Amino acid sequence: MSDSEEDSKERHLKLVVLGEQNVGKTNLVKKYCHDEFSRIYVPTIGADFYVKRISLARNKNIIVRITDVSGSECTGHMLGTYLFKANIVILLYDLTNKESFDSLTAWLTKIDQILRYSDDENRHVSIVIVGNKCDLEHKKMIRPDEAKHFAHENKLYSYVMSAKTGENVNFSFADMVARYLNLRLNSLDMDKQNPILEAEIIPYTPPTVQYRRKFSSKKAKDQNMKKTALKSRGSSLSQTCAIQ
Ligand SMILES: Nc1nc2c(ncn2[C@@H]2O[C@H](COP(=O)(O)OP(=O)(O)O)[C@@H](O)[C@H]2O)c(=O)[nH]1
Ligand SMILES: [Mg+2]
Repeated sequence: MSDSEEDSKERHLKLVVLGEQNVGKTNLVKKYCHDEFSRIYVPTIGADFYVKRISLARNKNIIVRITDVSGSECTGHMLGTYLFKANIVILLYDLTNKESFDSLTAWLTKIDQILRYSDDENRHVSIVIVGNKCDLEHKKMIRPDEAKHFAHENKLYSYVMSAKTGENVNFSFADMVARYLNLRLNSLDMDKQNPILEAEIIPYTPPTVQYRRKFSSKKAKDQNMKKTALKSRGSSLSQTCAIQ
C-alpha cells in the first residue's frame, strides 16, 4: 500500500471511560464529542456510546468510539463486555475527591483480571489515568506529584482536564490517541486541539452596608431639618422619621 493510500485509510479506535460515580465521566465525554456540559448530575445506567471523527498527523483520519460506563459497573458483570476490543481505557478520578483517586487501584486490578482472561490477549491496551475538575483549583485534594507517582508505579500515562471549562480535553484525547497509534502530533495538531477557554462571568455585587450608613446619616440630617421645618408649621412626620 502506498503512503497516500495508508494516509487516507480510516483508523478505528475504541476508548472506554471508567471511574467512580460523579467523577465527571459523562460530562467529559460530552464535552469532547459535543462540546456540552451540565451542572445537573444524571447517573449513567449501564453505558452510553459516542463517536467522534478526528484528523491527526497529516490528515490521518481516526474514528474514535467512546463507551461511557456507569461508575457502579466496577462490581458489575458487564465490565468485561464493555472492555471487549478496547484500545484505550481512561480511568477517571475527581481531583477534589481523594476516595475517587484511592479507588483507582481497585479499578486497575479489575481491568487487569478481565484483560488477562480475554480472548484477544495479544491486543495492546493502553490504560491512562485522568484527573478531572481541574477548574476547582481551591478544592484540589490530590497533589500533582501523587498522581505522577501513581502513574509511574503502574506504568500509565497521566493527564488532568476540566470537563467544565474544556481545559486540556481535546489535547489530552489527541495525545493519547496519537501515542497509541505511534503518530507524532505536529504544531498544527496542537493548535487545533487547544480551543479558546470560556470564562464564567459572575455579576459583581457591590458592598451595600457602608454606602447605606453614609446615605442614612445624610438622609437623617435632611429629614431632621425637614421635620423641624414642618413642626414649626404644626405638621408631624413621625412615621417617616422612625425608619432611620
Ligand atoms: N466543576 C466541575 N464540575 C464537574 C466537572 N465534570 C463534571 N462535573 C460535575 O460533576 C457531577 C458529575 O458529573 P457526571 O459527568 O455525571 O459524572 P459521572 O457519574 O462520572 O458520569 C455533575 O454535577 C457535573 O456537573 C468539571 O470538570 N468541573
Ligand atoms: Mg455518568
